[in-house]
Amino acid sequence: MLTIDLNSQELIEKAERDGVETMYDRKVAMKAQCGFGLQGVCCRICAAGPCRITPKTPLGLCGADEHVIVGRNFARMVAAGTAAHSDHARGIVHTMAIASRDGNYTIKDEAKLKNLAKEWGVETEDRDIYDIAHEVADIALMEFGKPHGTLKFLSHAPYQRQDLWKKHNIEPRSIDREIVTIMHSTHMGCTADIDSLINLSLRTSLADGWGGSMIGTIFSDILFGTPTVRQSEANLGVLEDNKVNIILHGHEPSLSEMIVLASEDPELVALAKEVGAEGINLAGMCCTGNEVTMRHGVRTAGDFHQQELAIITGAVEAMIVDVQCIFPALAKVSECYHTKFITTSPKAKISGSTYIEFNEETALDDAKKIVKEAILNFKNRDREKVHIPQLKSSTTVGFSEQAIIGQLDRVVNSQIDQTGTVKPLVDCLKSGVLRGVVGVVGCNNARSVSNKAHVTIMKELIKNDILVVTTGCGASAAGKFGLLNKEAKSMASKGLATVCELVDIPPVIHLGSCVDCSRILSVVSEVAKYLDMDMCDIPVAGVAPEWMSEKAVAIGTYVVGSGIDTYLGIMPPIGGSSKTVEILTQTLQDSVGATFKVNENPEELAQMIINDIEKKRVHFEELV
Ligand code: NFS
Ligand code: SF4
Repeated sequence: MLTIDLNSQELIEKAERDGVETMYDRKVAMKAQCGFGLQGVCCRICAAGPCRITPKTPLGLCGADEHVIVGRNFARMVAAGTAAHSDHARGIVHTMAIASRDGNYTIKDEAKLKNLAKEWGVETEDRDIYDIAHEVADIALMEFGKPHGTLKFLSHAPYQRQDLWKKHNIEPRSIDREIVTIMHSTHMGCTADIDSLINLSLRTSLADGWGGSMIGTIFSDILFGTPTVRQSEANLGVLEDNKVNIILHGHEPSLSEMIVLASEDPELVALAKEVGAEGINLAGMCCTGNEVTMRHGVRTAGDFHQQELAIITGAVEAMIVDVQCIFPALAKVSECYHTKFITTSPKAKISGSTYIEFNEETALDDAKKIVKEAILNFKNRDREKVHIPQLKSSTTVGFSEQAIIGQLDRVVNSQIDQTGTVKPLVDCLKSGVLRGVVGVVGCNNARSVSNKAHVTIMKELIKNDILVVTTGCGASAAGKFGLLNKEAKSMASKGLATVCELVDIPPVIHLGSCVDCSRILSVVSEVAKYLDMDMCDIPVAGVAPEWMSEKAVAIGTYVVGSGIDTYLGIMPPIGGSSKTVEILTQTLQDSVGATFKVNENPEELAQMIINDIEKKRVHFEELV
């Protein structure tokens, strides 16, 4: 089986009939993958190589052994992932730097901005909110390259965690600097010590979690609004037969927010009617999809593995993308249909696409131009080629950390007695009604059956009184399979079902895009601080059942570095170095209080998590 998603299965068959190649065909054609690559023991860092480690050639030409090679490769994955999240964040901060009262971008969450301004010592009394915003943005931009000190948001962690980072010299300084340091340290002839390579990786990844990603989340909330609870739907069945279908795919909300605005423009809506459509239907994909469903309830078309399939429905007028997780294959697939594949970012030009550059300065005009392209393309839709699969599930989305706290507060405490703190969540964990909270996040991976591990693991966890929070393509999977629906409490065990009933939440909670994994750090950190514990003492865990991207490696590493055990359903390319495996799966327990655990069987992985959460509870209950 290739995927457990029935819509996807239908469209894979349609692709065959239409003679269109998809990732699933290439997966079959690829057959065996390179063993050296899988083990991480191929070094291409200098042109004397590639050097591959075998029993007969245990050292590269420079004498680097398997540990050095695997460690350097791993560190570079962390650096690339951190770069992607953080450059996204930088874009958002630059956008805030040009925000103005009468411009395209305004400030939507003034309270959050003022809180941050106060935290950073920016004067707020009697000042125009936009002056505050610009000063705060300038300070945030310095976080990327400031010459002195360490990252400001480290102070959001419990002091115990901060001390531990200091002790192990893994406090990130500035974001770009950590990435540069890794690129330098892994250059030919630099770091050749596996402990040091892992330490550098930890420090850089923490610059993602408590730096780039956290800035991305907080600044997006300030600019575009902190998400609030709302209803939506997920899966390809959200495409509509009689409307102009536009898919928003990629990552940065600065583009997608403007497309949402443009799609409501009366002139463009009228134009859509003129060309014979009933209106404009936006649908999201990958993390952009998560951003717009969280803030606007825009329906989710699908996840990473459905990007080609969406076009294969024959009903998509435009696939609009910016950066990250975009298959170059979309250019070719869209040629087989009328779909316009529109790239917008100088950071991700793709040959064969229609390139319409998106600039923050001219944002709304650019967005209107793009939407107009889509509308004018409606007439080219070939009815013969259209097949929209029917399945979709209703979802409840929009759980920012504030929304979760608010929701819990509303019910657990009386109206007068609302705490605005994590106390209700802490109480549920203390009493054991909830055994723990687990973040199930990340991608789809062609090495496994699409969605199977996500759905299997989420279902197992909620059957064992574990509340699941989710982001990224994990959230899309949860949405498609009905787990973001409040009715899914019927799949949960008694304790969790009771909490869901009382608090009026689904058993799996959508926290947003992958940069919003920083929301998980924030909630766990608040719980720990409330209890005066370190983050490693709380019965929580992270899982990436189907991860594939370098960004996911960065996330997994900062989650471990933050003291939260991380379970992987796909083995990272480290198997060729026994020392790397030992450090990541055992030794880190002694230094950062958490490790990676890997099992490619989803049922077994779920069981491991459940058992470990129970073990964690023993220690937790002693402490509380
Ligand atoms: Ni996350 Fe978002 Fe999906 Fe994986 Fe890609 S969309 S940033 S990397 S594939 S979860
Ligand atoms: Fe080979 Fe060393 Fe060059 Fe890597 S750095 S390619 S192991 S010579």
